[in-house]
Amino acid sequence: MLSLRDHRTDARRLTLRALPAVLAAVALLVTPWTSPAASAHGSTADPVSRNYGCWQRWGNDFQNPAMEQEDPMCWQAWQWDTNAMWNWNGLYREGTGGDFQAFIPDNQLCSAGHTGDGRYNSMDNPGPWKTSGIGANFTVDVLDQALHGADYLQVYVTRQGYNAETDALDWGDLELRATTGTYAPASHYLVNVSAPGRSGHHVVYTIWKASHADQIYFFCSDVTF
Ligand SMILES: [Cu+2]
Repeated sequence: MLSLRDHRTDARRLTLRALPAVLAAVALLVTPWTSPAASAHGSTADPVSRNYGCWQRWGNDFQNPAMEQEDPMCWQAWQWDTNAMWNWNGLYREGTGGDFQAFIPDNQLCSAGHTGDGRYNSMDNPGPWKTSGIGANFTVDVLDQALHGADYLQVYVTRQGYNAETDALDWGDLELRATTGTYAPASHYLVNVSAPGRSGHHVVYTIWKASHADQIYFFCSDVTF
């Protein structure tokens, strides 16, 4: 039989042995909510982008198994890489020299050409993404948390006949509907867009050239006209 003293020693050893695992668990719990603030960038707030929308809807509830049925595209995105969700504001590509089409092949438009070591690849998958309802004339609102400014914004909209549920986005699926000039640093950049002759599920593809660096953001937003 163990004496009382032995019991205590064993308990202490067990605690020490478990400490690294406990610390790792705490770090996992804390990291998700601290990392987004550490790197402020931006995304399309309206109509909300795929990554920003999945973070808004599920960021506080990302382990809820109901997501698989209620919001399957967000579910697959969370399963692919939670860092794409915590870093919903970091979907950009650097070093293109402005020639972004050369760096972003067809079927990879929503991940900015598998940027960030493939972190955002789940954004490319076609399917029943949640959509925002819009009319033929709408306003795109880009959120700039870091006050980078904008050299320009471009807004593309998919052509009528494109099937967002089955077809990953290609450059040929898109029609350029708005190009802007520069914006001084601000929290929100608004772009008025007209995209007549469309119905059903479409994708609004917004490109934001930040002014502080060779850094271009690419956002897919699902809409219903
Ligand atoms: Cu930034």
